[in-house]
Amino acid sequence: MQRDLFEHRPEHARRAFAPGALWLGGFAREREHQLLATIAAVVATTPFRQMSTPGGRRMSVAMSNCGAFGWVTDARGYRYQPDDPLSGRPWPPMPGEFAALAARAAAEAGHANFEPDACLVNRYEPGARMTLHQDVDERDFTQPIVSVSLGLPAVFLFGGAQRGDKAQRLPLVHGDVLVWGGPSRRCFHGVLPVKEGVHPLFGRCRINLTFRRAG
Ligand code: MD3
Ligand code: FE
Repeated sequence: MQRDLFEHRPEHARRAFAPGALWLGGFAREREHQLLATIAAVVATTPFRQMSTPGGRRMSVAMSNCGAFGWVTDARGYRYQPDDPLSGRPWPPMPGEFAALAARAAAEAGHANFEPDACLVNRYEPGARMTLHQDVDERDFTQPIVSVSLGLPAVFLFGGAQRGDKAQRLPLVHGDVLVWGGPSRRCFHGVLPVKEGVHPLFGRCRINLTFRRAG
C-alpha cells in the first residue's frame, strides 16, 4: 500500500533516467514542514485557481505562482507575466528557502548557480492530471527545470522529443525532486490522474513546485 512507498524507499537515492534528467529520491523530505508552511503563505495572498487553456478547457490542476514571473494560461495563450491576473499585483516574491532548495538540487545535477525567477505551484486533487506537453515558454533552454513533488503520490509520464514517442512511467512520491536539463529539458511529459488518498501532512492533494528561469 501507500505506506510501503513512503517507508521502504531508500532515502536520497538518485537515478539518471534519461540524458540530462536526474531523479533525487526524497531530497525535499527533510524540509517538508517548512515547505508546507511556505506554500500556505504563498497561496494565502495568491490563491490556487483553475486556469483555462487557449482552447477553452479548464485545467484540472489548480495553480499559483511566486517569483518575479508567473506562468498563466487563458484565451490569449500560454505565457509568463509579472503580475497575478486575479489581483493585478505582482506575484509574491520567491521565498529564499524555495530558491535555495532548487539551486541545491540543480547543483547535484551539475547546473551551478541556478537562479529560478519563476515557481509554478501546482495542486492536484484526486482525479487531476496533466496531459502530455512540452515546457517551451521560457527563453533559455540551457537552464534546467527543477520539480519538487509533495503530498500524494503520482505517476509521471516522460516521453521523447515528439508527442508520439513512447513515454516511460515514473512513480513519484512525497519529497522526490527532479532536475531536467540537457536534452530532457524539451521532452514531452505529463502526469496520470492522481489516485484518491490522504497524505499525512499535505492531506488530500499532491503539490508540485516547478522552478524555472523564465526571463
Ligand atoms: C520534463 N508539471 O507544470 S513536474 C508543468 O508534476 C508540469 O506538476 C508536472 O509539467 C507536475 O509544466 C510535472 C516535472 C517536469 C516539469 C518540467 C519539465 C518535468 C519536465 C520540463 C521538461 C521535461
Ligand atoms: Fe511541464
